[in-house]
Amino acid sequence: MDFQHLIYETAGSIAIVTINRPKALNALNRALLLELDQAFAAIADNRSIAAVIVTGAGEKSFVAGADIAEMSAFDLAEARAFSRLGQRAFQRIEELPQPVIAAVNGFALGGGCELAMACDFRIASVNARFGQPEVTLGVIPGFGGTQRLPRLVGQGMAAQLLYTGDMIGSDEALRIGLVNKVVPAESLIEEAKAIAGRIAGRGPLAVIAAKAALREGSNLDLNRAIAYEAELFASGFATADQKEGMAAFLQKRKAEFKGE
Ligand code: CO8
Repeated sequence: MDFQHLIYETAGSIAIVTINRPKALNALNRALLLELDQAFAAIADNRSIAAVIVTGAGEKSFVAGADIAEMSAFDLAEARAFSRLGQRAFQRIEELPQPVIAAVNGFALGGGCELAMACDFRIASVNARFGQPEVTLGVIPGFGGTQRLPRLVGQGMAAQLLYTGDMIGSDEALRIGLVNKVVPAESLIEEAKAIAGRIAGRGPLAVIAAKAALREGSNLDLNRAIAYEAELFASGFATADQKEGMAAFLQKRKAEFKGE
């Protein structure tokens, strides 16, 4: 796939999507958000991809937010359309059947923090910085940040970050559960690939079902959510992967999943 503002690469069954506007610290403009939406629509249809890594080009920034230069002259209708465009693109990432890992290599501010939060989980380099600085610009997050942040770090911590606009470093992000792991900058992508590789080695249909249960279940009350889990669990028994996975365990050998 060829893009102006993204780099799309694959390593075996892992896709790596790199946000690529390093001169603007990878700020998200409309064209970039449209490309991101397009890229993830294609990945959703490509079952040879088992997991995706999202990262930013350059050493300094994951994504330093929505493009302030582009946004600065928006009228109300344009602002609403931009917010909806980013929300749609990030929802597509969140709802992608395959897992998505954010490899946060520097600033993840505003729309950048929101992009990282739309991924399934985040690992960060030690120099990563997170924040929702929108109030310093006289606005609020518009790509889901007011909703995903409290779901990840709790209402009180989200309130502090949203109202002050303060940035936090990778250690604090780890402490509050915004990221799963902090690694040296030079090993970030290798670490992300290692985790993605372990995911890719599991039963692909089971991983997709686990993500569906996790994601869809969080939008349901507990009774409905566990009923949904039971349906997904049962449907696993209609797959060749279940037969292979359990036979391999009993025969003390490594399973060879086919995603069928
Ligand atoms: N938009 C556009 N350009 C940017 C952005 C951005 N978000 N961030 C950095 N840049 C540009 C700078 O303008 C600069 O360009 P130039 O070289 O042409 O002057 C270049 O990137 C390098 O940046 P700096 O020189 O500022 O680098 P520093 O190392 O001094 O500072 C910072 C790095 C701290 C990251 C600083 O650039 C900064 O504060 N950036 C803005 C961060 C921010 O406020 N982000 C939130 C934006 S709002 C948002 O994301 C809302 C999302 C939802 C919107 C939907 C509603 C419509």
